Amino acid sequence: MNTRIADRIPATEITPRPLYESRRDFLRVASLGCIAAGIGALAPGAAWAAQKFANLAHSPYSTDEKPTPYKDVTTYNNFYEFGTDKRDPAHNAQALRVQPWTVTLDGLVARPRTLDLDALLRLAPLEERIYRMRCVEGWSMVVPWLGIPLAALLKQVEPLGNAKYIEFQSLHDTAQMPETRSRVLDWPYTEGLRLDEAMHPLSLIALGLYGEQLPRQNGAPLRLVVPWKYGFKGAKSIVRIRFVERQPDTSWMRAGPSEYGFYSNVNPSVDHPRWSQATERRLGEFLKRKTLMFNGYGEQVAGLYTGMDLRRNF
Ligand SMILES: Nc1nc2c(c(=O)[nH]1)N[C@H]1C(S)=C(S)[C@@H](COP(=O)(O)O)O[C@H]1N2
Ligand SMILES: [Mo]
Repeated sequence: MNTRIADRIPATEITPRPLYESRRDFLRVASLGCIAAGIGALAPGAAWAAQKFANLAHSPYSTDEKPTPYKDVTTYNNFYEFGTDKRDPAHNAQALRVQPWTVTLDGLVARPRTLDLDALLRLAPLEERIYRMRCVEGWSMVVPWLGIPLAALLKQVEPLGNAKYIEFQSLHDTAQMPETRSRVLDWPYTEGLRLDEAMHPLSLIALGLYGEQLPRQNGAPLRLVVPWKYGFKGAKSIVRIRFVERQPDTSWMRAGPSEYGFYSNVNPSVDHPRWSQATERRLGEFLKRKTLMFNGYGEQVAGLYTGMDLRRNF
């Protein structure tokens, strides 16, 4: 990947962002994948930086709600490795080295692999997915992610029959993340999904947003996005994906087992012990909205939980 170009150009100069904000139908699917697959002459990284969005098509998974302004998406963040204030990550994450980067897939798989970003970009066409996002703290956003289906990545390693869950680990490097000397969470930041949740077509590995490489504060170079779950499931800056037999503990479950469950599906009728989850504040809006079951993705995902007591499995 052409890391130097990407790193030298400030994020604000890479992308025609106003196009999103004035004409959000502009991009539906950013088919960089055809270039990444070698059809074009450019290397994937170069293609990315050059903004070659060709063959745009409608993604059936995108909401047509208005995306939250770029400024809010990139300055109001949770990334505790860089501080616990919402404004900390945009400031403190800028020194994070995102290239070279690899992600290792191992555990109960036939073919463990370590992939770099080039290899990731070759797995599937990069798509734009405009998703509603809901944080457990009660705010929400609409984010135009760029990414590949998580399933495309997981299939690479041929999960074994006894692999039932997946554990995601974020980078933990105290030199780059001095805030992790404080034990506010159990590092590395760890999250998990059931294998069928992970294979669901809505589950995304995001590599970008608003048409550009993922800003560091949003989890560069790759992070998980699961739009029907609370935002904390979306582990940032992932270095390892492990296939396991038993439900893994997560950093948030360890921090507060009565407050943060494994499933963490957005559910307006199951309150957090310390606050209601019935409503949310969309960033940039004044009036509160009603929170939707599964964050509005129930039609697609409710079947994953048939017969489960979602009050117990919160
Ligand atoms: N590694 C890591 N990933 C993380 C977090 C974190 O603190 N560390 N915070 C989570 C929480 S609580 C939320 S709401 C989302 C926020 O993502 P955003 O800043 O891109 O909106 O990231 C999630 N992923
Ligand atoms: Mo969150």
